[in-house]
Amino acid sequence: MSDLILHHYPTSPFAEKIRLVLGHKQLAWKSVFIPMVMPKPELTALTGGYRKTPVLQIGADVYCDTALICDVLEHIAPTPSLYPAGVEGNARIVAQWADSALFTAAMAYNFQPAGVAQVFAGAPAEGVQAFVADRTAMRSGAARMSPAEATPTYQSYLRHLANMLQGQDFLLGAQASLADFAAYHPLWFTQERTPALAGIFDATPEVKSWMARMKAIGQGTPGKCHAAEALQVAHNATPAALQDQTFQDAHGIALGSQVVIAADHFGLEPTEGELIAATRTRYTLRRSDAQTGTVHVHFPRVGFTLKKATP
Ligand SMILES: N[C@@H](CCC(=O)N[C@@H](CS)C(=O)NCC(=O)O)C(=O)O
Repeated sequence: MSDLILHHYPTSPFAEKIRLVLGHKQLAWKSVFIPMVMPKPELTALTGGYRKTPVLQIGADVYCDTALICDVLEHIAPTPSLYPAGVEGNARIVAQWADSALFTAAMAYNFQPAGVAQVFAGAPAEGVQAFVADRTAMRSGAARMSPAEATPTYQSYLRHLANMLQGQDFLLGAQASLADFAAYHPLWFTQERTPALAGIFDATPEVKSWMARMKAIGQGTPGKCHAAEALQVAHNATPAALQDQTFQDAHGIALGSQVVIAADHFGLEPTEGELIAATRTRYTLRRSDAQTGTVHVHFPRVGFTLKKATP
């Protein structure tokens, strides 16, 4: 199998989720740093438009969204499982809550003025302005939670997590599951990037000890890789044969159609290509780019919209 190449940047919480999953599964991987804001020319050459962080590349296959990336890593390295027997459904549901409700409240809390001052300490004013403008555009008009709403919400969520950790080391039992990796990454940002705000954990010592256990998992074995090298890897490779070919048509769009896939909120940059698979859980597009040759770009169904491309 080709190398696992993670396109990410150090301060991305969703990337931290995947870095720790790579650590949990003790995988070796290549690390490509991408810009935090648009433009991201090398990344979008691979994805065809999708710009969120992180993206996993394996040869000429490009996997978007951490829910899908977790499934791909589980397939490659089934043990230790992200979905321990008996808690698979719970793990996915808790992860979805954590990646949405918990992440939203935690990041709104983290980006109150004291957190912003730490995150951007030493950064040039233009960089800060570019970041704010980029994320405002990504929200496409959706309001951000105020610290007055975010703080008590985050506190409640931390108490829920503390309750789940009563008498067990991880959220759903004795072993870590997808739920832990999803719940950890927004808290990691508070702890590591905005430590001035980390006093919020003092009321929930169970959460603090669990965070120490999560951190100890580590990040596997990363090796440096340049973006240009990653593009060359895609160019030299042929996309892997599709594992599941079962076509599930929910849109009245035939395989072979030219389509557009985009996230259903926050960061709607679309990817256009030929729909070559639409299984129960994912879509695959075939597309070509001078820098990458032909690649397969994969998306989960949940959280994404599929439409026919307008000719
Ligand atoms: N549902 C996505 C969310 C990813 C996400 O929102 N990532 C943030 C960074 S933590 C992002 O893309 N921010 C804008 C950017 O990096 O360009 C996933 O699970 O991968």
